[in-house]
Amino acid sequence: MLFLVDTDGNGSTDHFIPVIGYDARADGGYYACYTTWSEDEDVSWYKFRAMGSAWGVGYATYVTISARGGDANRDGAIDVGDLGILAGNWESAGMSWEQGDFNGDGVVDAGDLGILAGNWNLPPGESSGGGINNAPEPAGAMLLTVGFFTLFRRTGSKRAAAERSPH
Ligand SMILES: [Ca+2]
Ligand SMILES: [Ca+2]
Ligand SMILES: [Ca+2]
Repeated sequence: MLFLVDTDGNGSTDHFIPVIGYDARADGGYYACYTTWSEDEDVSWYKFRAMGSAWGVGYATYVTISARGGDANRDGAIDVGDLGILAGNWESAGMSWEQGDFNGDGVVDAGDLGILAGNWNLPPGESSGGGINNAPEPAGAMLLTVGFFTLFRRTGSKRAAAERSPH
């Protein structure tokens, strides 16, 4: 995912980061990201908070890694590595895109070989079809956003309840 965050906690977003993980810890949720501020950086973990806190999250969106038709091993090239996968699953049913079913009919056969052949050794970015892109429907993205704000609200109300309760 990509987050648009408020790195300095001043209430306005100022930086985009790629987010690669999530961890539920005793003191709340944390997200893992690359800050994209240096070349040699490691994974950074920040508490999952709203804008107004350092590295608070203002907005979030999905990104997907697409692959061209025939690139079964998703290494960016359509070559013998992919042909080997397709050959290994030849005429097998119940196969996934990554197993060689590039046209999604459930079987690895000549139709899929044709897609692979059509993209064989094409330069990056060029394709004659059969690619995959698991982009969510807009409704899915909307649900995610709603889930996000629900999470914040729940965290917020829990904190408020804790502050209210007498000790
Ligand atoms: Ca800011
Ligand atoms: Ca490949
Ligand atoms: Ca097929």
